[in-house]
Amino acid sequence: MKLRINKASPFARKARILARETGIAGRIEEVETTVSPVTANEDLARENPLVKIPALVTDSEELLYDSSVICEYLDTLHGGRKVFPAAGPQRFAALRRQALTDGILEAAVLCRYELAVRPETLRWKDWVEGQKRKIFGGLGVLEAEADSWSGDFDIGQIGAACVLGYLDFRFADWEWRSRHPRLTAWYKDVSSRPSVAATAPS
Ligand SMILES: N[C@@H](CCC(=O)N[C@@H](CS)C(=O)NCC(=O)O)C(=O)O
Repeated sequence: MKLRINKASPFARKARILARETGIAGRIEEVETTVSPVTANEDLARENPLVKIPALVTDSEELLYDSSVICEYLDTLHGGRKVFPAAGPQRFAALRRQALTDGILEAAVLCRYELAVRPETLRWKDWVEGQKRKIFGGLGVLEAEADSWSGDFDIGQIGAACVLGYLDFRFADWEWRSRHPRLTAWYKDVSSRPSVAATAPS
């Protein structure tokens, strides 16, 4: 299988963590791919017309995107503990948390493009502030529930680790820890997992 990734990408990191957690990383060739919303990439566009990473080419040459679909597919390829709980309230809590953390990441990646890619004269401060409200609103929900999270590192928790790692990597000056003591403690703990340590953004 070929997984298009970038070591800075928090969405690709979801799949990279899941592969390491479930023991299938050796079956995946990670292909470093540079992406930018303003640069064409015909190779990637053939695999994902949205020209985003991650994108997966399976062993049977199927093309899969986006990160949530890729993660759910990879989770079918092993016989161990499932990262996507099979059924019931646990499944929907994990899926809802994945939706929340994906939404936070979408807002954070858009802020990154606005602040690093868009020409300075065209930047829109209020728009960035609007995205930040979504990010910190989402963090508030994660903070409120973090104490009740099970020890299972499910897809929602993987998403949360990718969010916090990305904020440290791109927006350290936003100091998310100052208002989120439970998430701070949880993230300190989870950062020592080999899957999380091996995929730290760079
Ligand atoms: N919803 C997508 C988002 C993926 C995404 O935005 N990836 C970024 C890199 S972190 C990207 O490829 N950006 C290029 C672009 O927006 O054109 C997913 O879950 O995979």
